[in-house]
Amino acid sequence: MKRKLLYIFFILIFIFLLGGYIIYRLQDNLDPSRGAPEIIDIFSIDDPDSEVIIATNLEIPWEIAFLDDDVMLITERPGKLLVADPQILPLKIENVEHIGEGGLLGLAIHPDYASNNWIYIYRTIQVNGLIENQVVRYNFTQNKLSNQTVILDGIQGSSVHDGGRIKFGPDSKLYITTGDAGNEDLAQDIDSLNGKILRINDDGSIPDDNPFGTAVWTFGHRNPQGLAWDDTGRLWATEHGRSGILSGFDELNIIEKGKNYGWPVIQGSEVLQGLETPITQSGPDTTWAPAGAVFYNGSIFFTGLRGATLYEYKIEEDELISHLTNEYGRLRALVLHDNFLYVSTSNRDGRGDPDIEDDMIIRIDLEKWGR
Ligand SMILES: [Ca+2]
Repeated sequence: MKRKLLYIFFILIFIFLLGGYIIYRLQDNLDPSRGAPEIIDIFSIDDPDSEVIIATNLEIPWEIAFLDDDVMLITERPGKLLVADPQILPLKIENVEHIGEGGLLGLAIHPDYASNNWIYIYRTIQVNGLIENQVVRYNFTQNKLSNQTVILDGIQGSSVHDGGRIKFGPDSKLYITTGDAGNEDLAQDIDSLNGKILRINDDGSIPDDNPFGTAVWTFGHRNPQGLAWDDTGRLWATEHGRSGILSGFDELNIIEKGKNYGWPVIQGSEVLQGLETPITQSGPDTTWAPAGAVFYNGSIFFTGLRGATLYEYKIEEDELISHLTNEYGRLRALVLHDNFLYVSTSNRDGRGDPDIEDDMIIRIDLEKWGR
């Protein structure tokens, strides 16, 4: 009898400890609680600080874009388009497959939006069990999306290397970065849309002056995720180099029609006839994991995810400066609007350490930074 009681006692102790352990593990795996997305009216900011947190409680913001009337649009990777006017209205983008690095990614406003109301997104979807990326055009008026039109598809998708930046160039063509979807051979395959920078007309047709008669503009890319034009009209792109334990060799390139940017044949500062060596790169031991890019006053600014830094490459000086390192965590989107930089965190993307207010958008007053 006594032995039986002891037996039950030990079983109860065991259940108690197991329960405690399970609860502990569950809490350990939960993100800090996240409230509804909030944003402040950017025109009411009267803050002497050079950096102001203007939006909080976002979920993996991927791109930011401004309409002419200063309405801010934000894509969230799980599949929402946020309209901040300045109250936030979330619009669901249909059929988004949020898998690893894929999901609702890039966003671009047509240069003639005022007359045609066209906006563009880059999304990951699932087609017949396969993951694919595509570019979709919508009419966006009165806070509603309509006339969804897929203007480019057939970009292989994956849980990694989905590219996803889309931007209109000074030539009013839409430029699109695509990743190698984890299959490096695609980058050198001219017939594949992967591992490329693509260039299309605003209806998805192929411009007459593209180099290969396809959407391909440049090739040999691993996973480019940032595009910016400088004041002389040159296109710059950020690109992720090799990953894993050998992570490094992240790149900043000048993108020129038809050229081969080397992946996976050359890396870092290697030189080979017919291949482009980056303007600058992170070296073998440093990972920027670069994303959004903008040009401002002689510099290419670009964000770093793993680097948790806003980088500034001074073109003339050939010098790389670090800003905000580890202040806000992983940084992804970067846009310039009215001489302010807007940068988003990406601390809820599964690779970060989110604070309770993450993810956020921070506005930087470049004048107060002495730029
Ligand atoms: Ca390269």
